[in-house]
Amino acid sequence: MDPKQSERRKFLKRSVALAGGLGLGAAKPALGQLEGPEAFLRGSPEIVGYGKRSRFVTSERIPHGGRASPDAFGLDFHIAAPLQDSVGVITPSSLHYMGTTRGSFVPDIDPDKHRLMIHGMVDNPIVFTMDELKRLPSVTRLHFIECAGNRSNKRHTTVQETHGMTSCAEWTGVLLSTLLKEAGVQAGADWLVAEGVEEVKGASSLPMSKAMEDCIVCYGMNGEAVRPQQGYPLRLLVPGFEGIFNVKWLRRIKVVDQYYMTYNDFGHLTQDPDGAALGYQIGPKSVITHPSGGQQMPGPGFYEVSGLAWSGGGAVKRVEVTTDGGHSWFDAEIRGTAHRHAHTRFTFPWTWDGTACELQSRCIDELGQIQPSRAQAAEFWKQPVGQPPRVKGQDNSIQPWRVDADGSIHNAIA
Ligand SMILES: Nc1nc2c(c(=O)[nH]1)N[C@H]1C(S)=C(S)[C@@H](COP(=O)(O)O)O[C@H]1N2
Ligand SMILES: [Mo]
Repeated sequence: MDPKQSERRKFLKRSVALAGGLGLGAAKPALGQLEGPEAFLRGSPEIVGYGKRSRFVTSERIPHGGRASPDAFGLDFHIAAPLQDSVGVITPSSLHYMGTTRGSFVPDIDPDKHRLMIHGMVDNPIVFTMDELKRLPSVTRLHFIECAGNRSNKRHTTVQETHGMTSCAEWTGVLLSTLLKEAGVQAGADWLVAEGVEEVKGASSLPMSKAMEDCIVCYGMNGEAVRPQQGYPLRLLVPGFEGIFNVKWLRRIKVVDQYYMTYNDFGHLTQDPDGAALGYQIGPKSVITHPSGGQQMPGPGFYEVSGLAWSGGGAVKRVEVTTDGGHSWFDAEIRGTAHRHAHTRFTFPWTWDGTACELQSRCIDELGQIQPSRAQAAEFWKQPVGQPPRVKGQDNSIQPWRVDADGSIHNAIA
């Protein structure tokens, strides 16, 4: 056995001893007596064609915020991703959270008939077919999307409930700047309005500076076509901005000289093109996904604390973890590369001594912005003093998880 392997064995043995079991040691049959599989999937439709996951993997999306989905009218509404079960940074397309469809069903679009029009204050208005868009130079980037309504409250029990309205995927498409340069943006055109196909349009006003910086007109998601609920065949990706800007089923971009109040912009009132970018940006945020609310630790011993961090301000620079409710903070390990405007996985090795404690994480982004406590966020949103902190606006506050002596984990928001 090579020395590395034997080191690893020793480590596992030690941790099992510490953990008093972890399921690895205790009631396992001796080597050579391992149980075989229940059955084989050979030749089954689960394996051939479009592959399915194991029937033993049951993680699913859930309706978010108390409204059933689909509702009485058959409409799909706010569906949250099971982030507590996530590993790595990519949310599988089938588990990506889903924002509101603006009063209609998910459109079923034939890509051969779909068009994207760019017009307004441009020298050459253009209408693109999907095939034409796919001939242009493309980019592939990892980006998160988060609904501005993704906020935690004390009634939530799991990460899915507290943070499930964000997801991260690998997006492929053409930079919006490529299309806008092709169309020739005229002087004084500081804004654009992007529109989806629904009857209420799902439109958003976007500052031209952001459009030219890093927005992507996407046809690809996680290595295949964008899913219908994510905007098939075409969606706009506005990295780091609130979810509502990421217009799905994109069919029209009108270049304009001012902010226009659209259905989606209702309540987003920063109309100054210079100030807007900051106002629309998701703040630095993080959450521990394991161990987290609703989960049960089998006993004292070693655990790898693991979570996700992200920021509309760019890349995650650092993540800190506390296991004593914020008295002492330690640097977590950033796993892999921290991409700009992407979920970033962090881990922290922890040995639980079996006493009650509190786990928290906080994110520091490349701009030096620090994720606020709940009290700080409530103060920012002008919560009256003397009341328990409630975050009225965008909520990027620190999520506390309370560990009880029996190993059960609970949302610790007061
Ligand atoms: N055309 C259209 N685009 C839309 C919406 C919509 O209702 N219609 N909802 C927005 C909202 S509120 C959010 S949070 C994101 C959600 O993106 P997702 O469903 O891919 O997660 O899409 C945005 N884009
Ligand atoms: Mo949203």
